[in-house]
Amino acid sequence: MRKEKKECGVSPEGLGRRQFVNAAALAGLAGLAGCTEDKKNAAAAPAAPPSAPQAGASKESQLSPKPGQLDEYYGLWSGGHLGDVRVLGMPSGRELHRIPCFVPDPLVGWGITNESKAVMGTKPDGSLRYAVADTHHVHGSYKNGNYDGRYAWINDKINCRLARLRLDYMICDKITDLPNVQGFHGIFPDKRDPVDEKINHTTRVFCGGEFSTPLPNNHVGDPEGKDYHSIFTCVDAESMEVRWQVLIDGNCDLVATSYDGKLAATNQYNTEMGLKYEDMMSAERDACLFFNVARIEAAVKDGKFKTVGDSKVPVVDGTKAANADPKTALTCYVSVPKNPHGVNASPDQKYFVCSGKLSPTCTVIELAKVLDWFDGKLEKPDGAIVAEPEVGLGPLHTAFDGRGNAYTTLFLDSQVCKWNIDAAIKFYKGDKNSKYVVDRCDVHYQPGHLNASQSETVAADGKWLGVGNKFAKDRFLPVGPLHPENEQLIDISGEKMVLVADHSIRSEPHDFIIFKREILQPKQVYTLDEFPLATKDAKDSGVFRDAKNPHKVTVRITSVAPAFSLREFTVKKGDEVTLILTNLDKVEDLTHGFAIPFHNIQFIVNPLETKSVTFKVEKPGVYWCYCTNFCHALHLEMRSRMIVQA
Ligand code: RUQ
Ligand code: CUA
Ligand code: CA
Repeated sequence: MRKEKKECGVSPEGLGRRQFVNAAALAGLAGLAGCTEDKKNAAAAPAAPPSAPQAGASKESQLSPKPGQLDEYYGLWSGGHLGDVRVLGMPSGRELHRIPCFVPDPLVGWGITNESKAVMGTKPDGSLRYAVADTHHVHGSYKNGNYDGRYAWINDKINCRLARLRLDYMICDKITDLPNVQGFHGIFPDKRDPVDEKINHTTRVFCGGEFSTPLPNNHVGDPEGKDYHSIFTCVDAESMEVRWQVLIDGNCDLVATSYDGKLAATNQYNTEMGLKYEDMMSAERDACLFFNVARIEAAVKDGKFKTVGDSKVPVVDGTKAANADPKTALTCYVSVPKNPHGVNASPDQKYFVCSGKLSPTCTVIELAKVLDWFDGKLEKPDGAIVAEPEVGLGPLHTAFDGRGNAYTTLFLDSQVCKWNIDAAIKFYKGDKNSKYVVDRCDVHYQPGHLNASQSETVAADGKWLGVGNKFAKDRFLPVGPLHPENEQLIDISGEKMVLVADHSIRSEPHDFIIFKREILQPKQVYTLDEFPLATKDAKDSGVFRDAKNPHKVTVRITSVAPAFSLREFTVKKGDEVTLILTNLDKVEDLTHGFAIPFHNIQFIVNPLETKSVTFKVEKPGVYWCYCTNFCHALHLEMRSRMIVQA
């Protein structure tokens, strides 16, 4: 206790500060929000870089950091059917933050405030369009083959929405609906432009539609589904508008992109176009479907597209029959054994790897050869396959260490298989002595996704491998019928994999990425200019009745610990109130909340943030609005009174 006070620059003997009984001392109370003086300084200068910890720190201390120690990596985890994105410190696995996007989050007021509702989308009556979502895949924006820390994207499989996260404030800022799609599953940002050399960063996000429907989906179509189709979508990374779509044969599952920007691909498990699972697994081989991005965009430019239903989005024809001539083809179907799941790009920029799922193999496809096919230099698309190593039962996803090794989850075997790509290629070429399986590691249990630190970037560093296990069974204290999932961590820095940690996690995270913390520089205080509605001066607070519409009232209010600018405000029964709260506290970590009893209002405002809510007041009375976020020694006293007159 004493020591902490010293660090705050307050003398432990400072009895004046400690015996805060008079009004003068009250002013000093701001200090109780925590070291205000230091924080003021910190707010003036850019946030100080976190103290560099463990260069050379032991593995143990990286896994269980000492108090005050920071992690070396960020992790972004999909929140599954909780519909959010989780931010973890890695390798400790500490959860640092959740970024709400598709579904309401009562902590921050996501889905309550007008600003979040505008991002999420509302019905004409102002209520949210959807209360559910199912996020699977989170991926970051790239520059020069590595993450650049600008954006991340995440899909909602249920309602076919793509959300963008601004990583500077770690918030969701845009959500786009994909037309003509059902079961929006895989996503991947491109890594550079296929034509313009100067564009060396992400400008597109590709999205795979997994289910097929009649198009437009406004009639029941053929009972056997003969006129059903799936669609692959390209969204503009900046505007978040849908740029174009491709009608395909078969379905889409996950998505990968090449480092040169020329190719995007999706693995297909239902080339049969089956409606029942038995039919979906009737063929021995399915496919990895490649898209020639530059050609598709040229076709769109030349007007060689249709539109579907009410949507204005150009849809080009990517079906097999329309793309038989390689010289003009927009798509290339490379066959892959039985219901593959997952397609991943190796960090050496050369290969895409599909995991076999119902085949015990992975399929390695050489990208240069796919481009050869498009140039008419390779006879058959399948000539691009350079290896089909046998890895074990139920391969689902593959990650890389940047040293030529791949790591594939084996769902049925409950294992991760480490295998060497070059050795697998040699074996496939005929050298039957080439041993490509390097190691196996049991995981607990039934792994789905896995990812290694920096895996799908040119900076893959081969240090840590996270494994998302779908079943936890006996790994944790029992908590009733719903078990947590088990996210395990494997040290992959050596030849042998070493399992080092179990982390219980709430269902159902799916995919994640792990990257060096230097890539992100999140801002910890907003600027007032970010918010058009901000009340920049507490003096501008007040109740403003609309001259033309006397039942519409705007309440402007600001917060500075431990008080709201309006200690009370009066409105009338039947009013529609828009309350705009600006937090004028500018020190880091000084967040306030605002709750209004019986009106379904609760949200928080971070330093210099502005949020607004609109609600109706129906019942005369007194309502104590109060701060919900512990901000100050007088946090409980931080209130305002909403007086509703009859
Ligand atoms: S999927 S367990 Cu939605 Cu990413 Cu493969
Ligand atoms: Cu402001 Cu608690
Ligand atoms: Ca199949």
